[in-house]
Amino acid sequence: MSCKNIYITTPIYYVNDVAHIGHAYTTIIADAVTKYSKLLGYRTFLLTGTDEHGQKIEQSAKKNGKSPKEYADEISDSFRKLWDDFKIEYDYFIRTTDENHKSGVQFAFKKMLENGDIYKDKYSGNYCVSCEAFFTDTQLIEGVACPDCGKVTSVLSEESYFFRLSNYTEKLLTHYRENPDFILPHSKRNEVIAFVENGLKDLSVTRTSFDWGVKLPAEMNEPHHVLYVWLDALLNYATALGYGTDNSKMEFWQPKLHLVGKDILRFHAIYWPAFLMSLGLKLPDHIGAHGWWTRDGQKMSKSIGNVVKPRDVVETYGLDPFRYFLLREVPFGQDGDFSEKALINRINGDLSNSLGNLLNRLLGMAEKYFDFKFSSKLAVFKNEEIEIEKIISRLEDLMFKLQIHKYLEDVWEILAIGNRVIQNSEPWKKIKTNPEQVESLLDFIANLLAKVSILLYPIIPDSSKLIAKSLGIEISAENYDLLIRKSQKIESFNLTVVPPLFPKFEPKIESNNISQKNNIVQNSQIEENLAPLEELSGDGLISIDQFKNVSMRVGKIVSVDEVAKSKKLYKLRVDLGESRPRQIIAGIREFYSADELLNSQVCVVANLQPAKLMGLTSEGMILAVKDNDGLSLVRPERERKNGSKLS
Ligand code: ME8
Repeated sequence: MSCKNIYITTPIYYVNDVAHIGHAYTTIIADAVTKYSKLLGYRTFLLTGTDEHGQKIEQSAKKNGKSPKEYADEISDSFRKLWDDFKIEYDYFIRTTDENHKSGVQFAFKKMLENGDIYKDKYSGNYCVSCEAFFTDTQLIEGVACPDCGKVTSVLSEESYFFRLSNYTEKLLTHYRENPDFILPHSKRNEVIAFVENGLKDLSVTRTSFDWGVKLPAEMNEPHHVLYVWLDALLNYATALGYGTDNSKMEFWQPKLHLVGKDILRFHAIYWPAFLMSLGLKLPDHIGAHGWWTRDGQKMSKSIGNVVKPRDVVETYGLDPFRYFLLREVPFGQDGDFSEKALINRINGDLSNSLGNLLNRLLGMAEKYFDFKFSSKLAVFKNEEIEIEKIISRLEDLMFKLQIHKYLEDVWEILAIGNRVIQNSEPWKKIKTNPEQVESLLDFIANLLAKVSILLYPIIPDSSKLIAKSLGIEISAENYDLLIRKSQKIESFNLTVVPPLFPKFEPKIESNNISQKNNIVQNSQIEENLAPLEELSGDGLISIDQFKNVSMRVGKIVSVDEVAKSKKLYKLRVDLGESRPRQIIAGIREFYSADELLNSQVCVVANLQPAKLMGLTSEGMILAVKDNDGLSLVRPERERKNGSKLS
């Protein structure tokens, strides 16, 4: 196993407000990738913290009647407490007001000065306090407003030190070209390249109009200057490892991944690498820029009062479901929408039905048939095992390229294999005639869940630990190596019952404020009152949304023709209320005469891809029920308008 060091960072959060879903999203992705790296046997260092200087914080503190430091202490604590309660495994929580950070920043500034990258001049231009960013006249909206946040900018004219950013234009472009994965996802990379290709201006890196910031090194004798908050903030990634002071953790340099929101990509993908080049430090491997969260389709804002507070969501729905939702719902880099309805769909569909149910079925069968203990040497499910190995071989790349939603889709494919195999094996019938085969089924499912528990640990750590406990295994780098990398199998099991994993929630129609716990359907109630639906449930359990993907409609058969050279097929034309009747080739000739069909209504799956049968195109499928005694068509009990939907 490699002992490579992996250094992962979140942005440091401004202390002008408490945490919202965007902060939780970045932090949870970082935590997931860190946990995954640990499973792979890497030494990891996860950094998070708070960004406490600058004019914005100074103004917020004033509004709240506090000194900037008092104010920063309070909000910084609330962030730290949130991450502790969310069990984020950060190695260090940095504050930009820490003395060693400030010393490190001054050290870096001196180094840039010595390198000739810093010079003194006069700054005159537009500044957005909210974004703590400078803009040229042409960048402003209607000549006054910030192009990023829309707020009115102020004109600054002051003496300032500048960083020679313009000198780095070509070097940056070369770096982007030579390192195509430097900025993830690739769509964002193009935006950055276009921006740099337009030419970079030198960057003002000190301010004199306020003083809540890191002072310039004392020997420069510039008491009126403080450092620009973004230079101060970006350097946290280095000072957290002791850069410029004791270098105590610099063995973790260089960063594997800086996670950021798309709004701060420019600072990380342009300014930061230029600063690092100036300091002679290695550039990060990846800068991952995620998209923006909205709430119920609307931009979140304090004035509308629709900001999603991560703590409220977790109190109602649980930490693992929240983590799963954030990481599964939105492809990395794209904007996403939070709604309770979507969250509940994920919990009830993916977590409860597919994952929780598979464990329940395993536990149920293991108890009923084998008193929880089983082992098998039969290789009944070799093909499925190969299919699973193929899926697993794709996962590492997906995680490190931040395609976590795809990673999860793939893990759910593994679960679908498990559920499908139970359904097809019909263990409830076979247990009487072929118990060895049922035992091999349980062995297959338990091994599948063992792998899944390890693969899901970075995403839903608490639930994964429970699954592992139920199977009698531990989640560890060693087991990752054996079960995932080397595809070894666990030889025998002695299962333990664990509490139901994912309580279901009442489906939600509307969502306003995060509702209280009373809409939880207690799983224990379901378990007590209903016997498990072993024979019909299982593979193919789908969410209501998936069901809605199937368009089933009522239509009238307007013509019936026999298909030449076939005893079974009719060529039907069915009126679904469209511009012309559909042609449907149906294998029902043995069961219905043409007279019985003509002018009668049937139900049709209307959005299947057209298929060819005996050279004829079929544009739908007629619904029918078939058993040993024959076949009957499914028809509406009373005549309905052609084209009406089944639901
Ligand atoms: O930018 N959806 O701090 P910050 C998704 N201090 N992400 C969101 C979001 C939303 N609706 N709103 C904000 C800063 N974020 C600086 C960082 S790092 C050296 C300095 C994300 O507290 C935003 O994109 O304003 C950013 O990544 C993070 O929250 C912190 O924002």
